[in-house]
Amino acid sequence: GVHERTFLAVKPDGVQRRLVAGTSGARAGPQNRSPVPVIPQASEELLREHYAELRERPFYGRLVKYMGSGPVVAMVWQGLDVVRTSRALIGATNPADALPGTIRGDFCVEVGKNMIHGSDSVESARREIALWFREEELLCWEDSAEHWLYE
Ligand code: YYY
Ligand code: MG
Repeated sequence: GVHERTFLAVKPDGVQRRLVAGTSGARAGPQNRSPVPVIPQASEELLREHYAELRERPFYGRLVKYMGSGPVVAMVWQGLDVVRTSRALIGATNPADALPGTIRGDFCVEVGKNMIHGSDSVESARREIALWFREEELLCWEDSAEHWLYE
């Protein structure tokens, strides 16, 4: 629905490459509901928990190390069907398969440096938002463009 929420994070490579603005502010649609806190060096514990589902995979250690290699910009977006639409905007996990026009398709080359995270379901979004934010940190603000985006 319109009030659906998702968790997005620009990964350390996206922050270092100054690509944060292009992934959030400039694009229409889902509203960014967090005050865009930069989390300097997310703790290894947080990152291990965030990717807990993947802990048996061979790339898990490398993934956790990459995610902790610099600041990430963690965000909550809210809007119509936002989990699905933001995943579409992000593109396929492997940038080699990501279409032009998607963030990974336009900006990334390899799966191990794919720049941005987005929750894959409403249920994972709920889990990830709770892991990264306290409820009172989520700023609910009126987007002045909302009137022109929603019927
Ligand atoms: O949700 P998404 O980020 O698109 O992919 P996941 O299957 O959840 O994997 C999380 C993360 O793990 C992915 O963004 C990059 C990394 N990864 C990897 O380094 N190598 C793989 N073969 C698969 C995933
Ligand atoms: Mg995933």
